[in-house]
This record gives sequence, structure tokens and C-alpha cells, in this order.
Amino acid sequence: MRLISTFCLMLALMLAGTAHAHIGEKVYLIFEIPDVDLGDIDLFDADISDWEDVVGDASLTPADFFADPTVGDGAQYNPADMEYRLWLGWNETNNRLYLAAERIDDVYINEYSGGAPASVWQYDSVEFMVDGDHSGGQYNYNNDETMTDEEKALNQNRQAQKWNAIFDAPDGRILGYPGRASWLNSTPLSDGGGGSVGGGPTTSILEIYVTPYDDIVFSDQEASVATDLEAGNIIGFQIAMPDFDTAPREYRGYHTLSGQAATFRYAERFVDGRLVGTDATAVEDMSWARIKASFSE
Ligand SMILES: [Ca+2]
Ligand SMILES: [Ca+2]
Ligand SMILES: [Ca+2]
Ligand SMILES: [Ca+2]
Repeated sequence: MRLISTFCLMLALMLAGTAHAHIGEKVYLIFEIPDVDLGDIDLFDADISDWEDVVGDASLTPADFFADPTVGDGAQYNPADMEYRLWLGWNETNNRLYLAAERIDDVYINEYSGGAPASVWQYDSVEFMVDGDHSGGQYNYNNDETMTDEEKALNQNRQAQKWNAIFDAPDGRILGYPGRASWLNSTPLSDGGGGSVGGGPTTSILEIYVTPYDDIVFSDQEASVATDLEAGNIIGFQIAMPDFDTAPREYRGYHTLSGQAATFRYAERFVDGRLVGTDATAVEDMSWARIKASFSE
């Protein structure tokens, strides 16, 4: 009996230790898309059926999200207003994180004219934040008045990144992070495609990948450190689904995975994602998540 309680205590401490960097009671599993399957996914066909075939059921649905009542109209989940499914994946060989989205929206607001993909947050779009080494901490607007503009630019999204992605862009570049590393804002480190069909409602598709960085020196790619994505690693991430139905910047709703405010600034407010390798059995990982969930409740 005593042995069992010691074991439970150790397990609790261990789990508390791995979870402390982020708020949240759940570990989301992110499954690897093996090299052989990546070839079956076309990111540029505005069609989500390849994700259904290769990855399976959606990784995330509105049931996983918190509809923030304090943003704009604070619209709660209503499939007639905004319905969505999201798929996540990663690949060890190319060190990328993948995200795909299918979204049905009664009014599609997109006045993006191209050239500044990090500015698409003000239109119907997807926000994907990643803290590759799960460090937490402030990653944006971490400036003070004594800093030069150069130092401020260096700080923006340096140890975690917030990506903005839009479903349609006139110049074909649908995603960007709001930092000055142009090499990160381009292929082969980030790219993807999208598209939308219909009006009232509009069905929109997004298929993107990003490369997470633990340390970005925007002026020096060689000195920058990409996250080494490995099976078993815990990353921090956050996804937000903003909905605009009247005009740009006029939020109808804002659904977020972590439910925390100001995740554009604080990475410790992200959720935890565990990278599951192709050789790990899903059953083992599911039990691990359940054990952890039972300790947090
Ligand atoms: Ca596709
Ligand atoms: Ca809507
Ligand atoms: Ca970090
Ligand atoms: Ca909308």
C-alpha cells in the first residue's frame, strides 16, 4: 500500500513537473505524418479529403475550443455562424508542424490585398501559435523604452511564434509570422495553400506547415535555432479561430483552444501537445493522457 502511494506521489510530481510551463489540464496528441504518407497530402489543392484519408478524423473540433465572451460579440459556438474541423501533424524528417482547417462561415470577410500575411488577423483567418521547446514566457511585446528598434525587432516572436493564416491571398502567400526573419516567412520553412467556395455560407480550406524556432535571430539564420521535433516531446501551442461577419476587426466571435487571454504575448498560456511518433502505439499514449488528466481534475 505504501509502495503504491509513493509511486502515486512520484507520478504526480513527475506530471506536475512536465506540465508547469502551461495552463491547461489536457495533453493534445499530435501524430507524426510519416514521409511515405506526406506524399499523399497536397497542400495546394484546397481540398481536405487527403487529410481525412491520411490522418483520419479531425484532431480538433469546436468542442475543444472556448468561445471567449469578452472578444467582440463573444459569439458562442453555433454551426450556422462558424463550423470548423482542424487536423494537426508533424514530420521528423522535415521538422515541420502541419495544420489543416475546414471552416464553414455564414459571412466571409477577407479584404486582404497581399504582401503582409501577418496582418491577416483582422479578417476571417486562423491563428497558430507555437512554443517548440515548451518554455512558456513572454514572446511578444517584451520591450522597454531603453531598447533600440533593432533590439525590439529581435525580441518579437523570438522564442515562440504566432502565425496568422488566411484562406485566400491574391499573391498566393497565405501565412506569415509578425517578425523580421524573411527566411522563416518563406519556403521551405513555412508555406501552404487554401481556398474558399460559396457565399453565405462559405466553405474555406487551409493547409499549412511551419517550422518552430526556439531562438530566432532575424538577421542571422545560421545563428538561429529551430526546435528539434522528436517523438515524445511536449510542445506548447495555441490555435484561435476569429470570426468577422460585419467588417474587418469587428469580432463576431473568437474561439481559442487554451481559453486564456493575450496568448499573442504569453506562451505559458498555450496548451500542451505531445508529439507521437509513428512507432508508438496510440493506446499507450491515450492512457498516458488519461492518467495526466485524472491528476489535474
Ligand atoms: Ca489537400
Ligand atoms: Ca460567422
Ligand atoms: Ca520557447
Ligand atoms: Ca465570418
